Amino acid sequence: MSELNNTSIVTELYGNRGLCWNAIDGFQSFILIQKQSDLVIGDRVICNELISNECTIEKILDQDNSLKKMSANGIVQNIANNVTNAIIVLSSQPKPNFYLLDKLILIAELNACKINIVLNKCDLDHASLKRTLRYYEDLGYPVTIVSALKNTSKDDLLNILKNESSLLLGQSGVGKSTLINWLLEEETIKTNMLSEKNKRGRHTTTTTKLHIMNDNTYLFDTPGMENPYPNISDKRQIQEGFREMMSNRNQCKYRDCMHISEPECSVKNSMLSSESSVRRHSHYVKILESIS
Ligand SMILES: Nc1nc2c(ncn2[C@@H]2O[C@H](COP(=O)(O)OP(=O)(O)O)[C@@H](O)[C@H]2O)c(=O)[nH]1
Ligand SMILES: [Mg+2]
Ligand SMILES: [Zn+2]
Repeated sequence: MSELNNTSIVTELYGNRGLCWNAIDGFQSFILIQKQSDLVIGDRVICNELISNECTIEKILDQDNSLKKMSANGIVQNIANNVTNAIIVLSSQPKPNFYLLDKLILIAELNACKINIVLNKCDLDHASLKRTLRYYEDLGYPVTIVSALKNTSKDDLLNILKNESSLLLGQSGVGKSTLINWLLEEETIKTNMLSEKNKRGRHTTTTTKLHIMNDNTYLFDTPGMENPYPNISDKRQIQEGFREMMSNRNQCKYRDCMHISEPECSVKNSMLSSESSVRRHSHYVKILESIS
């Protein structure tokens, strides 16, 4: 019997069983004894002593943030905790959905994540998309251009993942699964070990997993993160997803201006200057209306 005193990170969950990991003990199987149904991939936990090779979770540490998703029947589910880096993936095919991009930026901002935009499929014509994304670069969201299929600029992508817990977001078909497989090519030993340990739970493609890329670099593998849920309690929070609105939002005529169509709204006026900002403003209004 050995005592595990280190903080571990939950990497897999299958019903009342799962795996957690820390740099000293490596992977440990755990079993949930009392009801801990709120446990989520990415949670930091303190484990108890091993009983026949399995440990129990003694304590779930407070999480920094929590990404949520709305299921088909309208129930909000917690998908991943402690994400530090939101990787928003776009490609020229399928046709980019800029409303989704702006909504994902808002969700990432509300979760205080770093935000990186990845333009995948650079083997296809991407000149127009690259031009449009320049507006986002100017807002401070770096754009990394890669091709998972043609193995282009993998080091650039590895660089933005370094020492972060990253989660790939974006519309269906942009290449999120392909990117994850590409990134984990060198990690086959670790992933094999995981599936070896978990023969009893065979949901590999339908549940969230956390891949350990190295001691401080983690990659969430979450199917169906096409449409996460913005957890907004106050409509004013929507402005947090629109950095360009922040600088002059105190210069509007009305102090409680929502920057929709009020007279002498300096925020809206400042966003009339380019096609990109006009579109971003319309997305702001659309999100506002969807929340009301
Ligand atoms: N041309 C091209 N196709 C790619 C690239 N990466 C992924 N794809 C293709 O895009 C399609 C959707 O990829 P997938 O990873 O399933 O997208 P997901 O829905 O975001 O997980 C697949 O047919 C991939 O082969 C790329 O870099 N270039
Ligand atoms: Mg996929
Ligand atoms: Zn205003």
